[in-house]
Formats: sequence, structure tokens, C-alpha cells
Amino acid sequence: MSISEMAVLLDDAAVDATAIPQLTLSHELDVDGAYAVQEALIARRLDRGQRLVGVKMGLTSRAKMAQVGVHEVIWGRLTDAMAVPDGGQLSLDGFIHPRIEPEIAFLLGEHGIAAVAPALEIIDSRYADFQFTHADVVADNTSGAAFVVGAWQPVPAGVDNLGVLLEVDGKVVQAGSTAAILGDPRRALTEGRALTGRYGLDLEPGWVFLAGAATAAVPLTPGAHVRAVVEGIGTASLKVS
Ligand code: OOG
Ligand code: MG
Repeated sequence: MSISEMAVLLDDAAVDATAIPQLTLSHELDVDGAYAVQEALIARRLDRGQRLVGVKMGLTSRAKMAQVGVHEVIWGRLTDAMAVPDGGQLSLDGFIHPRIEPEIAFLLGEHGIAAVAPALEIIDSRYADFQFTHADVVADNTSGAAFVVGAWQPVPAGVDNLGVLLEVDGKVVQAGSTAAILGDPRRALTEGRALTGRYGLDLEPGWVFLAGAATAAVPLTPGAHVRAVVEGIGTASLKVS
């Protein structure tokens, strides 16, 4: 199966909210090939009028690596269609088996980080049972489905040891620290620049950069009110309808 055929399979799976078998069960796919599938998959969305608005890192914390059994840092693309306003509503209709995780977001400036914000990421593997290899998850745009960015804040002196909470209906369901993100989420940006550059993508000023979750993700259920709290930075929230 060609790169573009794999991209069509993954694109259709997302559009139809229907899981597919892992590509690597029946096809040869290495990580470079998987990034080519991801690029082709996102190109289809850009052809449908979506805009690239940023990049997300994945598996930058041990908690996340352990949850999915893949131990490599990965990255994916964010389009405007994936953005949900802070405090907004999200219907689960278009998702397969969505999970949510707390993140820290950077607003990219001309020279480094222009602002920081708490964020939520909704991930929704297009593979059956949320099971995948490194190459599978890269091809699937690193499970990216939607994201919420809270109010942008000036860059604090350090972002390397901030408490991170994920709350559902007012109860803490995950707790961690930004220290879990490669020791310092700014390191995720350094790695992100290098990794995206390897595949010909330059991070642009004005883009959102998600550094990767500090904690494991939790299933997203109808009616849930979900909030990420990042110490000293604020909150990002979402209501599931
Ligand atoms: C892969 C995406 C990981 C993160 O923040 O670590 C990710 C997955 O968990 O399905 O977005
Ligand atoms: Mg994430």
C-alpha cells in the first residue's frame, strides 16, 4: 500500500469515527514512512480548507510512554479545525474512543517563546483498542484530535517545576509536574524544532506548540466538565456534550 493510500485510510477513519487495524499489522512502515503518511494525511485536510496552526509533541513524559507502550518522542500537526475555545463545548460524536490529557502550550514568537498557557489535548487513536507501534501512531498524526488553549500568560522565569492537575467534574483525576516533560517543557521545544526540521517543517511564529502531557490521559465521557490546572499559569477547560 502506498503512502497516500495509508493517508486516505487514516483520514477516512477520523472523518467516519471508525477504528481501523494498525497499519503495521499488514504493511511495511518505518518511522520515516510514517511521517510521510502523516504529512499526506494533513495535506488532505489542508486541501479541504484547514490551516496549520501549530505542532504537538507526544510521549515526552514517562507517564505517557508507559500508558501507550511506545518509548520515543513523537510529534504531530495541529490544524485550526482541531481547536476548541477555552470553556467551550465538545460533542463526542466525531470521536472513536477519545481521551483527554493536561498540557502546557507555548505561543511561538520570532525569537523563542512569546507566551505560555495551560492546555488540554483530546487524543483519539484511529486504531482499534488504542493500540499502536511507534510508526502507527506517527502516521496517525500522533492520535491528535482536538485541543483547548487557556488564556496566554507572560513567560515566567521557569516552567520546569509547575504542578499540573487534570480535573473531571471538579475532582482531580491526574496530578503531575511540568518537570515530567523531558525535565523541562522547553526541552520539548528544542527537540520539537530538531525533529520537525528533520522532516522539512519549520516551526513558525504565531503557532501553538503543545509540549506533551505530563500525566497519563483519561477517557473522555459524555457530560464531563474537564479542566487542566497549571500552577501559576491558570486553567483551560472544556464541557463535553
Ligand atoms: C499518543 C499521543 C501522545 C502526549 O501528549 O504524550 C501525546 C497517544 O497517547 O495516543 O499527545
Ligand atoms: Mg498530548
